[in-house]
Amino acid sequence: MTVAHAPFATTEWWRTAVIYQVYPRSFADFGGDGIGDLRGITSRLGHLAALGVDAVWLSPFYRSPQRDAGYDVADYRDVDPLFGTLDDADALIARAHELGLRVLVDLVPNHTSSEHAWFKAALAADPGSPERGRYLFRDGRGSGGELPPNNWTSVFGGPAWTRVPGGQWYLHLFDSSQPDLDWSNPEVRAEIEDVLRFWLRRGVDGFRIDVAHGLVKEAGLPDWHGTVTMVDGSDAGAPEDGQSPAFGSGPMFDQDGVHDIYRSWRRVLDEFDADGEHRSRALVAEAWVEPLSRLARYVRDDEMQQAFNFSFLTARWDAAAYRAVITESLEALDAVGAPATWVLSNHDVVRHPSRFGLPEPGVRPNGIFATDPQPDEALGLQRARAATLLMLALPGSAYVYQGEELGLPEHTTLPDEVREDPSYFRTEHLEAGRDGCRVPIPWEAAKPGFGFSPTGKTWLPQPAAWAAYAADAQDGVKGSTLELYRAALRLRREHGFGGAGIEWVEGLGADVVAFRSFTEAGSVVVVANLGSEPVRLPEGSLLLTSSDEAQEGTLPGNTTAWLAV
Ligand code: TEU
Repeated sequence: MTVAHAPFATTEWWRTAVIYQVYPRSFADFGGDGIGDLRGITSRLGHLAALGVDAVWLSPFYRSPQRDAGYDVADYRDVDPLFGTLDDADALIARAHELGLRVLVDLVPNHTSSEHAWFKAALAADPGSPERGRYLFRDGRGSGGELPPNNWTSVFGGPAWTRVPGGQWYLHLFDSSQPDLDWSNPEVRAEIEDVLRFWLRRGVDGFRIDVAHGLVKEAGLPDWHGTVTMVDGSDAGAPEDGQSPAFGSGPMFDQDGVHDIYRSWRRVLDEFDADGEHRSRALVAEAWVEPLSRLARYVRDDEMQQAFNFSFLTARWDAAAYRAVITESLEALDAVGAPATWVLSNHDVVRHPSRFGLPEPGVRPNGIFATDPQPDEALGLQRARAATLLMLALPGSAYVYQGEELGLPEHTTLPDEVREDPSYFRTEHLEAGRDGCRVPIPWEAAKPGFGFSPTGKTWLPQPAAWAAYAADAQDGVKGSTLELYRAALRLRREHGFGGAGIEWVEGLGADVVAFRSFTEAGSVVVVANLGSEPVRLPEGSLLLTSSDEAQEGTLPGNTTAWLAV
């Protein structure tokens, strides 16, 4: 079976781009306070150019009290002093462009911080006022309004409503410091469109849209008996009917009204595209929505360019699961003319080497405690490398989360007293939360803090064993994960991967995912062995690269090879 994409116009760089996610707190610290900053990022952009990625996406660096690591924005048009200044942002964008890297910034439109001027004004104003009308304030239930307006819970745990002095309640799908905006209010829409223009004028190439499926809520905010959770990525939408839960169901997610918003943003981006024909600026949806045919609605021709493929991220380590999610992704995205995307890790999930090293490989707990069963680090890394080589050969665009090019595992033994993620606190410590994937990056093995900051300070402690993962310990070392990524990205570019389709290769066994990936130069056969037993490679094949050493003619378990056949 062939799953084909039409050849794409090359000016639409986002159709085949490899996009590297920088999490500013933890990438590189220039100032020495132990928290990463914009000048630190700029100083390390050479690493990304040498790696061979096409673009960087920066998680939020805006003014924020940092109650959710910057996803609680107090001023969308300024840089938090923790990270630097607007001049530093301009310098970062300019340097990235000099190096040929596009820059995407994160937009958080579902909610502001409770420190945002609008929310402070709303608290100071009366019920029914225009100030309150920018958020979702409601009267409570019960005789004295002492019960929340509905039964929704926060994604981070606990109720989704907080009561304010005077008696009304406000909705927050996340932390109580992140009040949800009311997107039926034209003032909200105008303001965020202006924020888009503010950053487009500064030269950014696009935006990653936080919680893109959440902006519009079902009218009347009806009760709902599912739960939203970060535990395993599912919303447990309909537990009683025996159906497997889908992400993004429920009255707070994936309402039809969100698409009007993205159509109007598309028009804003088009104002900045000089030739008017090829779209060089991109919108990327962070939408935990299933099935993929629903997700594809976010990337219709007049909406966004890309949506993260969380169905791929959450697939278990199982060949049938991978074949199914790849087929479904290509079909669903091709139906709307959008590129598929592929992602294995980000700042919200346990890093994939650790997920693949769990007894049930690929499950997605919300963090791992020191007292939990620990992942098998070596096996997990071997599978992670195999998954990466599989991902980078698929048609479309791929995401790399900072540190995965070093093979970094999750920090699974963080002391509880250093945790900062609100989901750890709001679940009353039931879930470890996301700090373990946010630990500062090890750059130089011999330096304090592994070279993350000039003082050796790091806002979260790094495991001592990370010396072996440091970038300088892997640089130029044959077989290192860093060199594997560099080689794969170089070959991807040389062969012109990403723009065409695939054809499944059958007959290599139930544990194998094998396909011919069509490239500008011809085609490459990709064989991923997800089982533990070696498999025979097709006759006469020439090894281009592999995720672990492959002997002549056979491919060991948990290994992927790219072959010229
Ligand atoms: O995460 C969004 C998020 O957690 C949800 O999409 C959720 O997992 C899903 O709806 C459950 O079904 C983004 C950011 O990536 C994260 O870091 C922030 O904490 C969060 O939004 C709030 O801004």
